[in-house]
Amino acid sequence: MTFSPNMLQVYFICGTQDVRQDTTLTNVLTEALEAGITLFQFREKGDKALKGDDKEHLALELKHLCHQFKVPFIVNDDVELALRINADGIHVGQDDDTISTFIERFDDKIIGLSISDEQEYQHSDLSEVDYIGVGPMYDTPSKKDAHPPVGPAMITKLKSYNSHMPIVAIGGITVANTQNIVKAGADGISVISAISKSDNITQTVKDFRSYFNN
Ligand code: TZP
Ligand code: MG
Repeated sequence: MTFSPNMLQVYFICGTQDVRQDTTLTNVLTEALEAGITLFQFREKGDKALKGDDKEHLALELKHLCHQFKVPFIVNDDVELALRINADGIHVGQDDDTISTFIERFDDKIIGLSISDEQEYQHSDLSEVDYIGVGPMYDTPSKKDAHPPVGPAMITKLKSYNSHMPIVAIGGITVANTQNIVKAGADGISVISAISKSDNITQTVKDFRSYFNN
């Protein structure tokens, strides 16, 4: 799938650990897709994370669901799973496999990389990267080992180094602070809890979408 920066506008990230007890990831994702998310990243993390066949079966189901809505399906970290199920891409962090180790096998797929500060930006080889995820913007309830928040100013700074590198902001983003992120120059917002824990996923996704024109 060819990457386009528009895909970053309302970028939903979720794993089974992020949804409420009374629902399922499949239900949450279905509602989010119907309401208009533009990209989905499957991020299975922590003690209770699915593994092996269970993880693969769910990933396949979610990929098919995304494709019914023509929304790209990206896997967090797990390069082998992404290849096995022919996902549309992979998102890796600074401590994951370096991109050079899998780039040949990811021809034509979307590659995202997390960047949390200027130093990581300077030290990362971005030649094969389609977009960077920058943050955390604010305090986040969803990642225990998150770096200190950098705020939207980091987006403006990194865009000043290379205005062509697509940036999606991450970490503690809500409908209420999205305006600041967009003003800072981000191509989109990526969220876990604002959507997965929303009392009205449909409305929340529509509210996020309203900050973007197309
Ligand atoms: N990387 C940096 S912050 C974060 C990740 C995966 C968690 C974002 O979750 P939330 O709930 O949108 O703050
Ligand atoms: Mg990672």
